[in-house]
Amino acid sequence: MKGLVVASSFGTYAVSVNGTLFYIKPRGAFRQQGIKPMVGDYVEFDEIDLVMNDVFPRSTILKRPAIANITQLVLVFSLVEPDFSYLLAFKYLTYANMHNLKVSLVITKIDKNENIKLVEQIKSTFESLNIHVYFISNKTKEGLDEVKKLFKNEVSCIMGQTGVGKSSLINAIDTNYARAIGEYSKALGRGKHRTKEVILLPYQGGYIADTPGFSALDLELSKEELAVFYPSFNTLYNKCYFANCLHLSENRCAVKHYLSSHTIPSLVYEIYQKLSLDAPYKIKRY
Ligand SMILES: Nc1nc2c(ncn2[C@@H]2O[C@H](COP(=O)(O)OP(=O)(O)OP(=O)(O)O)[C@@H](O)[C@H]2O)c(=O)[nH]1
Ligand SMILES: [Mg+2]
Ligand SMILES: [Zn+2]
Repeated sequence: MKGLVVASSFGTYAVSVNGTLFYIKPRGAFRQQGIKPMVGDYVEFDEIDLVMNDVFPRSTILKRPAIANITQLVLVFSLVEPDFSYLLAFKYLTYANMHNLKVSLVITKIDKNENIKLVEQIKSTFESLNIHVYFISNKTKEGLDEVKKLFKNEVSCIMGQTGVGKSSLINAIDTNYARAIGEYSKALGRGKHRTKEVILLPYQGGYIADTPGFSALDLELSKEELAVFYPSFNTLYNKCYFANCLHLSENRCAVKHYLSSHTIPSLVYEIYQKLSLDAPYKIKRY
């Protein structure tokens, strides 16, 4: 029988076949073969023995959050608690480009916003890069109708810091779900890691993955990865004079030329410089 892994816990996999769940163990040989099933995998299993025999080839693999075969990433940030971070937003967008995934930004807690200028700046910055931003409140339900359409017929992975309202978003768009919600700790300055496991939930002809939240330092990208996959650079980096151009102080840099000749907010490049400065080299240079 063929099914979809929707959750896993301690080596048991919950496999859905048209909504019916089977709890399956992987075949012993998987370990020697180095096969590790993950949420999002399509698998072949024996419904009598409840043993998984095969994992079908994956169209995408993400390591963090660990999930296979998604069709888009939905990056969730909050305006406050925790504060919106351009650095993290550009980092996660770079990560989406590295995996060649369609990506959108959802920004929560607009009911708590007191800074209209920030909202406008976020909107215009990302729209200048053709990235759509949804501003929503899971509390007042403002903006949710648009976001619901985003999830239709897609396998979406929600990704974001802990406490931004990923699980709250799922509860808000589908009242059948009652995902456990965390709280924001003012003392810690972050959420308290409520969601512990990746889980795929059916939604409007597709699935939404709720995932454990990141903390600020969780995702490390190299200078080279940033140079190639940073938003808008990914279509330009191979036009620079130097093949390994980091778009910093190099001459004849197509990226810098493009930024100065188009109306891209200066913030886009400033954030790049900051991220690149802090990032390690992938290849050691002597
Ligand atoms: N005011 C307001 N609070 C929100 C909104 N969305 C979420 N919250 C609150 O933010 C806190 C964290 O929400 P969660 O949904 O648990 O956040 P999460 O992103 O799933 O967190 P992790 O599972 O730890 O990664 C809770 O106290 C929610 O009630 C919103 O739009 N407005
Ligand atoms: Mg959660
Ligand atoms: Zn360059």
